[in-house]
Amino acid sequence: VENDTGRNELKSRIQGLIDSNQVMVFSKSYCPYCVKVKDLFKELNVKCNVVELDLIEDGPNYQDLLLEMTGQKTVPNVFINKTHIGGCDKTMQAHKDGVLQQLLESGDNEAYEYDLIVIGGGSGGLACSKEAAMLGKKVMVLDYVVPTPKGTTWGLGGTCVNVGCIPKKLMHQTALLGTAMQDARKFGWEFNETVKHNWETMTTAVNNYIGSLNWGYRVALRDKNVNYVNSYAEFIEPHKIKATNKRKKETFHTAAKFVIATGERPRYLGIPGDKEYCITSDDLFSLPYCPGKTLVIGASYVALECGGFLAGIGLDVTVMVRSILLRGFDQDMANRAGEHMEEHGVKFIRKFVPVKVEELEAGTPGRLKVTAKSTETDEIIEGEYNTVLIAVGRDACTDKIGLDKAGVKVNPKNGKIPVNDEEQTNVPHIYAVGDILEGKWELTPVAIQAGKLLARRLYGGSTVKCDYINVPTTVFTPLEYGSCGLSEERAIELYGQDNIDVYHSLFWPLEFTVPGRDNNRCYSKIICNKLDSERVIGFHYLGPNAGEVTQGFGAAIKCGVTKEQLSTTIGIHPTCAEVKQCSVTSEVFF
Ligand code: FAD
Ligand code: NA7
Repeated sequence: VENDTGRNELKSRIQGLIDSNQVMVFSKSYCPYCVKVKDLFKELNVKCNVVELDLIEDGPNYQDLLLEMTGQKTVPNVFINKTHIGGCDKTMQAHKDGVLQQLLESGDNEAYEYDLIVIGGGSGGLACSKEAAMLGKKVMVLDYVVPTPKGTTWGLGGTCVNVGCIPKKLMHQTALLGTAMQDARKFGWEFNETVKHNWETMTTAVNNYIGSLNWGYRVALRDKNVNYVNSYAEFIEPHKIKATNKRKKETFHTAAKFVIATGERPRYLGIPGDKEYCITSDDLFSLPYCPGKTLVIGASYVALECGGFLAGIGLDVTVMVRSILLRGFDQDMANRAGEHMEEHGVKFIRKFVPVKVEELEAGTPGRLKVTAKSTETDEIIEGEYNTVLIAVGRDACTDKIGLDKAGVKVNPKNGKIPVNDEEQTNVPHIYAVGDILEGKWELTPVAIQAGKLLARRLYGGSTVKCDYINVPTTVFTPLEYGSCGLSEERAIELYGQDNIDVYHSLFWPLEFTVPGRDNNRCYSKIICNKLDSERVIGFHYLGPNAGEVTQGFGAAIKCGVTKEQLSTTIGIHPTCAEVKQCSVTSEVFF
């Protein structure tokens, strides 16, 4: 092993495998003695955890450390309830003498009900629990949706499936189809009927699809022998949780290890009328009536995406912005995405925050009066809307899950859980993945990757960690914004203005030309590190199909692509992805 840190890490991983498995066998897949030992445990009907050292990259290092820990270099190397047995002969002898049975039973008293309990059945929790079960572990996953103040609830699968990515993208698609219909006339399609949108038809179709996904997740858990329980979980001891179901019935469960994946829920403003009269994204996607004239509060990606598709289906939409758009994202790009929304009818009230919301008339939708004050002057404004959608960020669900009883530390400022680079909390047998992690991406594929890799490290002898660097992402505003790597602001902060080059280009997608819309509104740029062969450290794209385009550039950036390599990659014509970012931002010549 290269260095002391790596060595100690691997050693504690090996010790972890020995400690957390009743039977642990370090083996080689082709070794006949190993097969014999594995067959013995099969015969005894005892679950045995095997790491095949010839099939993992780190195999030789495992072997070196096992030699150091046990004085034995050969395989199989067998442990039962943390006791080192030895190789094939010793194991067979122990079986003959009855020592093996004794050792197997010795662990039973302190054995927990489950190997792993996962709290939260969203993107991260489901991925982790399924993977752990596939690696032979006894796994329980608990998922429970606390209703919104409006009473909205949903099924298994977490935020992404029920009130996040999936309904959001389908409703964004609804809006894009509206634009496509307008374009269609320019391409020769003739239709006379007045085009209008039916909210109920859309939400029914979207929610039927979500229902099929909820069902699919249940079946997948059953197939993989994960015990799914629809209850709210909270720690009462470091190895014990209380589970409370809808009917308030309580059960108690223990496990050797835990993964917390409870995600986040929308934040409210804490002003009069917010919980009574306003909705959040948790309510919007299954709202039983068309929201009508809508005020969106906040300028997070959730705010701009929802405001965007509501305007796209023809509603009167206003977005109230406290300071800037899309904090944390490249501001040049964020403003361009916002300008495009403004050009397409979304109104922006800037530098104002709401102070109260009152009901003028109940109904579906009713009428609400919003009072707001300027963040810079004493100015107070009022407005009337049918619906007020609050999208001012999300809070981690970590305050009511008994973390104090388990000794898990959270950051008191934001409720997030700090973990090491193996998703381990300060309590060694408790791990966390997904949106509740401090300083990590809040994205479904990230939660899934982290959950799956964690299970493989815990139970499959893997050493692969989740890579949180250069994660590609897309904001589905009406004109979509995809990015990977650093924003221009962050690049300047890290490398200094003089050490980066920014290449950019405005472009007009071919499909926009015939309908004659949005000329030169699409834009892309790359940020390169001059000190490192002009390696691309930031990619930004504003245009159609941003997710599809950005994914490929994400792979390129992961491989360390340089400006030169991008420039010499031949494009696919005619596409948006082929656009070459050729001019330097300081010399404008397009
Ligand atoms: P979640 O998916 O939130 O799952 C947590 C689950 O745990 C929930 O079901 C919750 O009810 C349950 N739970 C909480 N506490 C308990 C408890 N004590 N006991 C039992 N169960 C509990 N990401 C993308 O990658 N692409 C997108 O386009 C995208 N769009 C989004 C749009 C919106 C409107 C929102 C809100 C989010 C979007 N996201 C998107 C983010 C994505 O949804 C999250 O990053 C992802 O769902 C996080 O997964 P998770 O496992 O951490 O938590
Ligand atoms: P974000 O990105 O923190 O967004 C919160 C937004 O809501 C942001 O625009 C805030 O404006 C605004 N906000 C917050 N509080 C208020 C109040 N009281 N009044 C008005 N507006 C307010 O949260 P998300 O959860 O949406 O995004 C999470 C992650 O997604 C984030 O880490 C990004 O990497 C992507 P502000 O800019 O603070 O003035």
